[in-house]
Amino acid sequence: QKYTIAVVGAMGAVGREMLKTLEQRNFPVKKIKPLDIPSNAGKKITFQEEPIAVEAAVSGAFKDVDIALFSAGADASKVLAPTAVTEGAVVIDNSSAWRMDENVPLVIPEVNPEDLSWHKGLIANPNCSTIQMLVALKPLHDRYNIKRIVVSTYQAVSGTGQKAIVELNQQVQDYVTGQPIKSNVYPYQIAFNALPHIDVFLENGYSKEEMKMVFETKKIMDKNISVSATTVRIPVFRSHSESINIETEKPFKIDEVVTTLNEAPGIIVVDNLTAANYPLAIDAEGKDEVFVGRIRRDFSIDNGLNLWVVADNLRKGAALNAIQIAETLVQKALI
Ligand code: 11C
Repeated sequence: QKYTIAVVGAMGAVGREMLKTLEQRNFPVKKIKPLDIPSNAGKKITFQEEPIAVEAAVSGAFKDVDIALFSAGADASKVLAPTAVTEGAVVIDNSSAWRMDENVPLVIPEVNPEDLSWHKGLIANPNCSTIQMLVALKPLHDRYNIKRIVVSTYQAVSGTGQKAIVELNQQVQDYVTGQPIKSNVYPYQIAFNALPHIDVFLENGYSKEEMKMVFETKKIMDKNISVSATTVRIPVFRSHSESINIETEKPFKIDEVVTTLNEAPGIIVVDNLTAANYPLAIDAEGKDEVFVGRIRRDFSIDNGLNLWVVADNLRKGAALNAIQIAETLVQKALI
């Protein structure tokens, strides 16, 4: 069986990656329907070497669609995702709009594929920084029971979207040629800087990105895990890096931790200090796996562990995870 797939936000950074990932994984596509804001209608994207005209993402556009992959921002998803479901599509939404809705499963296929069984037409794709953290931590949680997570992120500008990729590029060029630096996307210069500010700040003093990591971890993996997050934007184009500290209930041996990670789905351990071998953002770009290294005991507490976790935020953090959800729906006959 083949499926008609709509990609909503087809001209954006994640939308483009969704189209590429569908091609690369040979998803059984009958027809691709690229949708975007009405001003982009008529522009062309390429799928399997064929140019396809973008159409406006409006109600009525989903009547012939089996699966709609949404990555057009939370405001668009709030309005259009229910419309798409009513018109007969199963929606996999990459925005934050529906993630915490109790009627919407929030799924990482390596972590909680069983939650797909209760979907009602709308499935949410978690935040990129949550996805890579939980792919790495799930096998450790299963074996040692994680009680607490302290995470600091080093996030690429592509998480903000295509406009931020352009801004970093421009700022680097202006910096090296001695031109004045203009910041439109971020409140401060991002080139050669680090901004401890991702998404809006909330009344509790955390940013929304930080609280997403707290709430999404509880919904996806275990409501009893405590999470403390600090999220930071750095001048990297692609791949988020995370310094993760965990405290487990059960004791562990480091060599067992390495074996457990090596055997888990979707993880590659890169950890050879003699060869200065550890996960790097530039190496993770374009890759499907989550890379884990700097695996070492935290000697400041009983049962503490430190990890460095890197993954391509546009791929496993967004497009790939959404398409793996679609693949799992097909495999389990849930569509
Ligand atoms: C970033 N994590 O890197 C964000 C992007 O809730 O889907 C994704 C925001 C979200 O800026």
